[in-house]
Amino acid sequence: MYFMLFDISLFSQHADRLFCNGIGPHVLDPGDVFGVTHPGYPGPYTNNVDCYIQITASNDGSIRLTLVDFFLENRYDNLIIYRGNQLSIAHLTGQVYPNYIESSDILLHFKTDVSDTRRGFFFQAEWITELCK
Ligand SMILES: [Ca+2]
Repeated sequence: MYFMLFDISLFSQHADRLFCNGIGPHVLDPGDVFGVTHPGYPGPYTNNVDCYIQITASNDGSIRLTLVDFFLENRYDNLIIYRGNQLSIAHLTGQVYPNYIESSDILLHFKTDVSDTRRGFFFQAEWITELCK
């Protein structure tokens, strides 16, 4: 598994971030479930990707991201997950991943280098009742 420290102040430099879906943040309402994937899924991802996926929960809920599939080029292609746009929860690469992640506001930063791609990622996002404040 590959870890690196990430300067959270870097995030403020990405105020004009490019959303992976080309649209903007996803808002999850009660009962909503949808798939969160790299651009181009179910095909492999491409080189030189640098984009964000933001998911927020309405009605004081939270989001649970459950992993379905994950395979990135180890070390060179990365998925960094933030809670509330600030705190880095996880830095994922290769084939190592958490079973699930929960937060009321999740930001994923997907970045790939200039060569070699893999299968990519697929999470299921669902609205859940916030368990604790
Ligand atoms: Ca790569």
